[in-house]
Amino acid sequence: MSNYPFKLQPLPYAYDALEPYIDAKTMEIHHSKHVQTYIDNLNKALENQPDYQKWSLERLLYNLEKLPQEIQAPVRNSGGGVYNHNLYFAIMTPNGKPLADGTLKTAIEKDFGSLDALKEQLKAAGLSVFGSGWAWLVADDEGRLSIYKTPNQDTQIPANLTPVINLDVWEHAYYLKVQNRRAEYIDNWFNVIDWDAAQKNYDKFGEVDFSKM
Ligand code: MN3
Repeated sequence: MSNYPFKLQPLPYAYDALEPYIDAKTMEIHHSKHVQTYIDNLNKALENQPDYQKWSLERLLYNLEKLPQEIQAPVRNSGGGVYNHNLYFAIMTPNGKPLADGTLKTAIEKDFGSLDALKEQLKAAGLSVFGSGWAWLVADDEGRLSIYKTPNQDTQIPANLTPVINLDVWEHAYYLKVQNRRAEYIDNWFNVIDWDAAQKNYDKFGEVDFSKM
């Protein structure tokens, strides 16, 4: 967890590391331009708000309605943008890492039947986001998995759900490589998912309580 002034987290791999599935130019612009802009706008919203500068990003996003009116929209949009992308970049890795035996695999098989069935539902969710937004695999406080969707840069935080993986379906995530073919981007993206990182995220269910951050 971090607080103001927020900084761009370095990518844990090179811009071209997710090739051929996600191209270097997309990754470079996505990280160094889009996310940097969210960082800048989030910091700008908070620069004259000393009361909120010590709040973590999670706390700001959970308590959106308690924030001063004038910073609610920038925190929601830009703060959400920072949070969502930090997670998204962290659950990808070159060539992906397979889903190993463990609690996440067990939960996926229990709640979806199989990994393939989960992928199918996640893809359908991503395709059904109208305009820009995100599709998620989330866990409740008992570890039950479900698919979740958010518009724009909204997060799963107000619902107090533990994020496992998230899929960016904004056109900026894929347009350079596959233009309007969102389905092709999602199929490519499945090849770079880091299921070890997903397991680590899943391990936090029951401990994560955004109302206390
Ligand atoms: Mn994005």
